[in-house]
Amino acid sequence: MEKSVSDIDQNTILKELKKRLAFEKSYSKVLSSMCTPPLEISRKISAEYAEINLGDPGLFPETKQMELEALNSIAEILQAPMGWTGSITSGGSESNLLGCWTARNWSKKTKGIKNGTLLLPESAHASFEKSIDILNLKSKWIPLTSENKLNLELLKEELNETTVGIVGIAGATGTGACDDIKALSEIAQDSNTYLHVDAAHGGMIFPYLKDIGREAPVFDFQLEGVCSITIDTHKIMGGLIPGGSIIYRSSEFSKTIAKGITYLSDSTTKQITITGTRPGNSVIALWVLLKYYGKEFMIDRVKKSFVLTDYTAEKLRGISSISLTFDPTINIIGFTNTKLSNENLVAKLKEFGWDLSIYSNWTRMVIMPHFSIEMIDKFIKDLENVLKE
Ligand code: 0PR
Repeated sequence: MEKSVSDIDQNTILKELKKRLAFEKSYSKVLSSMCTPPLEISRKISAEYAEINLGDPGLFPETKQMELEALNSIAEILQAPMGWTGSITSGGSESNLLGCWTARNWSKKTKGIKNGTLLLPESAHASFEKSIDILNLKSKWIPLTSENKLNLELLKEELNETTVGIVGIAGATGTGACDDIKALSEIAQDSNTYLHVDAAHGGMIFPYLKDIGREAPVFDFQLEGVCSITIDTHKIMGGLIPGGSIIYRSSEFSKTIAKGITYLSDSTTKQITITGTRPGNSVIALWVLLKYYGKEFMIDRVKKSFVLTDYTAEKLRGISSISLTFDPTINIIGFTNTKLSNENLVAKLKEFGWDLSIYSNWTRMVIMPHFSIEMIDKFIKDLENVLKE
């Protein structure tokens, strides 16, 4: 016979979960992830406000207002002009899909382009492959320069009256490279083409580089050709997982995908997201991060990641069988070794509990704020042992 609800012993369930998930809760040996554990306060907020659904904002007007305030802070970081619009999303993939969807619809509406082509660098994240498939777009993947940036000359050769949009990457998944968004912006403006910038990872890093005395590429709305920007909140910022955002220069763009949902409690609701139901707790936690933790908190996180990246790169350079694939420009490291295949190396390190990933033909590390000097020292020791065997 099934148990009645009152018979269910929560403590037993929680104990079982604790046992089963013990190893999944910790990032203490995760060297491959752009995610990092959220703050304690975010976890509390997550539990406290689990029932809020921003898909029906009329029921939760205060949370809707907090979403606007959080977006306003992100728009300020991105130097968006008056009249910007945007939304909190489920992460970079949704934001990129929204950017591509908007590029397609805006190009159709303003220029009559049908069955058009999206131009994007070979470094673009897999979410663009999904977007191209879902939106039935054609695509041209533009090769990269020796600095892993989109090759502008090759892009210009492909640009024509069937182009629905250009994608630039500010912080590429595999290398951290930032495309020349200034040049892309000029090309986009000159040709009246939609430009979407994927700053899912770099968007919360580049704005703080000057503060830590490093060179910072310009990738944001200061560049007038930039139409929309993806920026994730669950990456270096440490918001609840998952969480992201997209900001548009103006409603001229976002209104081409807006859908009115008249049966909701606020019948004027217009959605500019893929998802309908959206978690309010994630937005509230983000609002707290932006309002109470803010700039100094982000500078600390970025600084810590960069100091640790330099430290890790230095240690790796000290191992004779290892070569760095590129000089790290942000907190992403790629390396190859002369002893083992990337697959074998990653598998052997996994035996010691370490998680690394393989990108293209190099072993990849993402140095997030959950790293520490002790963690890196331990890792380097295990790596040296594995390579010695
Ligand atoms: N754009 C860029 C530049 C990205 O690197 C990513 C994902 C996305 C968009 C898509 O973002 P969402 O995953 O939020 O939809 N970057 C991470 C990566 O591929 C995703 C990830 C995160 C993978 C944590 C593994 C992991 O443990 O590395």
